[in-house]
Amino acid sequence: SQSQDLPAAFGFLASARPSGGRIPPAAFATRGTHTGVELSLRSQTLGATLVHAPGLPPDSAQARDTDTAVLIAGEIYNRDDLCSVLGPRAGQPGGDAQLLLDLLHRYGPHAFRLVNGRFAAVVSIGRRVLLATDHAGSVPLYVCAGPGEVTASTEAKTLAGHGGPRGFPFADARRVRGLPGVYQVPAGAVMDIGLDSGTAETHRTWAPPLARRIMDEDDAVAAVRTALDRAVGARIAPGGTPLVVLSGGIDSSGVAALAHRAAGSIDSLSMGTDVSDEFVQARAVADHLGTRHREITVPTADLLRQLPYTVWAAESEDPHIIEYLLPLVALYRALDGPARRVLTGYGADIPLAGMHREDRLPNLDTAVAYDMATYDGLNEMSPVLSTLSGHWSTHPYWDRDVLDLLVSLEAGLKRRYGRDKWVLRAAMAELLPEQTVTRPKLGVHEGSGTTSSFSLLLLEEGVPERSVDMAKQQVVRELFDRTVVAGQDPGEVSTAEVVRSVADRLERGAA
Ligand code: IOT
Ligand code: MG
Ligand code: MG
Repeated sequence: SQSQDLPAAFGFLASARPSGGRIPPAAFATRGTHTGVELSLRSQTLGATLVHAPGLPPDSAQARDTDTAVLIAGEIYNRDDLCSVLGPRAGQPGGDAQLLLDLLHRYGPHAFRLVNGRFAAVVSIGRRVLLATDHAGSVPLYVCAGPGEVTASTEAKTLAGHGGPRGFPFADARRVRGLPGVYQVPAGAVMDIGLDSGTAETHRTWAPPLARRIMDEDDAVAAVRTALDRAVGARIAPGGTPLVVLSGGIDSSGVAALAHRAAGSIDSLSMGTDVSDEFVQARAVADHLGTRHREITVPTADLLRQLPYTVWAAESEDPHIIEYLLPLVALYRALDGPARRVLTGYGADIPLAGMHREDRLPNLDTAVAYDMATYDGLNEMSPVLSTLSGHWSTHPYWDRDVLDLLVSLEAGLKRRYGRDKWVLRAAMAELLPEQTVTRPKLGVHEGSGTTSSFSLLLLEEGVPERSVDMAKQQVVRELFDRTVVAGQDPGEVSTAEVVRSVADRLERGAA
């Protein structure tokens, strides 16, 4: 069935206690069925609400033995590699949570150093709780802890009221503004928390490569092609038809081409607005590959009305990131019908410095180093952006192996012969139309007119041109306060009203 195509759980709110479990109720942005679990171990009890696709029991999102329990939201992509060190019965019969349990038996908390996936996990073991993120922190994970209880969730909003003055502080994790006692588990990390003391040790399980590799052109191109092909293949369920969100740029077109070869056929989907779209460019790729293609036009007024949903889903306060995510959220919310597995081209521009339109190699590598040092906590890869309407999304360019390779290539392979993202373009050249391979970069926030429409909304409320960026920051912050901190329903938060209040405040401040 369609839903076999999806991970066993999209998210969770979990509570670990020395005794007497608690299954905390939760209001997630993630849409899905809620299933309560209570796992009583020798030295503690792990209670949780799992949120998952309707009709798909979340059995393989949990695994246990007498002393250890594992919950996972999301999925693992290097199962075969892991099984090769664990033996043929690894992960049987439970799936990804069982695989993690087997891995923990072999490697202890170092287990997470081996995993390439898109997941957040909580492990109760002895009197300790391990909280783990994937290398990219692509499934956000939040924690608060007080005497005798560690609470963790894939959405910060569900921890509102759980922290407070009695919450233990965590030195290694970022606070969430407005939610006292709530912290975000860093990307590529395991927080190892003592249930009695509440003290945590944080171990990094991944770090962005700092070194750069010199490679022969042909070798680099072949390596990129092979790594990306594997990453796309690992993200396609056997027999399933993935959906690729397609702009017609090199990033998503490359994913579409590889997915089409791996799956036999794919569906593709493009969004545009009444102001702007990339329909012609996406259609050229869809026709070339022979995908089943669909276009969705979102009126700009509707697009801007989705700002509260975007902030609610991403739990991010970065106005630039919110502008990239808004058109995608609008697309996912317009995608009706059965739950889909969605592949995107998101994130390719980060290791390749595609956003920076920078042709000088020193500056290009400065951009890569900066972006690879600052992505944590932006939540731009969060699955909630699509699970808010029941769909699972995954990003092959941020596969751990692809990312390790792309980041580490010397800048001259990224910018070459006057082309940006050269190595990727060369790797995809045979699979795509020439015009796609050479097409200049256009950001989703540009192609959909999102940035300019948001600016116009502010200008029309009297915000001076020079204050537009600051006003955007304030709008996003206010939306965060309302939908994440105060728990307001995003459907009841009016973008227009928030914009007006920010504009008024700025005018009063300026007067
Ligand atoms: P862009 O690279 O244009 O788009 C990201 C992905 O969104 C595309 O690969 C595609 O899968 C999907 N998409 C874009 N436009 C459409 C469309 N019209 N219809 C359907 N799907 C579409 C911003 C950006 O340029 O997006 N994202 C950057 C990185 C952000 C910076 N982050 C950071 N520095 N931490 C990116 O690398 O994706
Ligand atoms: Mg891109
Ligand atoms: Mg683009």
